[in-house]
Amino acid sequence: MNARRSVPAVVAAVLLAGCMTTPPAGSPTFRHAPLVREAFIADPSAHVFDGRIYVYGSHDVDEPPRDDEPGSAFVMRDYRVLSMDRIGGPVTVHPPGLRLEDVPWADRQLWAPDATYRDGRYYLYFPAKDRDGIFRIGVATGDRPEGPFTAQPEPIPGSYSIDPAVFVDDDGARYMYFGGIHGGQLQRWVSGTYDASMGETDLQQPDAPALMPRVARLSDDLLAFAETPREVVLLDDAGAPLLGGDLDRRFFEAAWMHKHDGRYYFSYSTGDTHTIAYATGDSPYGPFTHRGVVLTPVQGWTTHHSIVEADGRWWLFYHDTELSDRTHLRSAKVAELVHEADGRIRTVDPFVR
Ligand code: FUB
Repeated sequence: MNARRSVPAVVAAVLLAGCMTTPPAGSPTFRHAPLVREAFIADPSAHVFDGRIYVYGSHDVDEPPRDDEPGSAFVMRDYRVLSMDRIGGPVTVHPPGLRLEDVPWADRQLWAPDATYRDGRYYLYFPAKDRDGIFRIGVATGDRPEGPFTAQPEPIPGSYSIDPAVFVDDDGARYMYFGGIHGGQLQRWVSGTYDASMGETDLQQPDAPALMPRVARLSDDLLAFAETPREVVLLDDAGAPLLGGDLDRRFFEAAWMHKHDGRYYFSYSTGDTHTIAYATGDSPYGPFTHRGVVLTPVQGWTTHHSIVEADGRWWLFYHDTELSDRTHLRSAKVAELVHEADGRIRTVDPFVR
């Protein structure tokens, strides 16, 4: 009898797991509310500075896209920081902390930023396209967490692609993780220099190791790389690099690093399969072994997140398009994140099913 009953139970479990990988049809019930409604803030990178939670995100605006570049619908022109004294408390939307016109080298597309703090200074790291249409990563500094920030005159030497995320290790060393394929241009850097002829089709190498994100330790003044960026190698359970055709697990964009119980957690978006995945390792440089899914697909094409500890609990900041139902107008949200006793992360479902 047990055997006969176990078959439908297995089938039901598989079907349920399948349902949880896509947003529900119709009018979904969202599990978490947008942090703010007066501005579209995406790609939320959260930090606790001096006891207050600050969220550094992209400021989405509704402007006609250029149609000559991938990702051109994302035309952001400034950064507006969010802050709150606790999760669930009132959220302040600060005035723009940095504007495109105040970044001497940048031409367009202020995409997903991040920030760090040391010795009374705040450092905002951000990608933007230069006048040649090449994504670079810049840094701007200020003496308040919400800005205003003053941009360095040039991008970080040797920087490229998008989505910088700065992690502070226990010894105070800071590492920048970055990169994004397709519109993020990482595929154009495989030779070590920018190659505009490398397009989307050059990513179709299903049986070869996937393009991997990058990491570099920051210099003491936090304005440059202290070393040439290295690949962050992502492995499967058997210790082999994730393959380009492994769309459910390979890196696309939105790198993030956090450390829990002495273990390094590298999390990222799988892009066209729309999950936030994670991998763990013993060093900030990796390699990292794929472990599972942090966040199942949200409403909207992009997914991007950060993970931070505040008030003794862990939080996942992410975005979706609940308020607009349009790909490029996104809202930041927050959910509690649980590390299980065995170190695995309990998957967050952004919908009530
Ligand atoms: O916000 C623009 C881009 O969309 C980000 O840089 C990516 O991570 C994706 O969220």
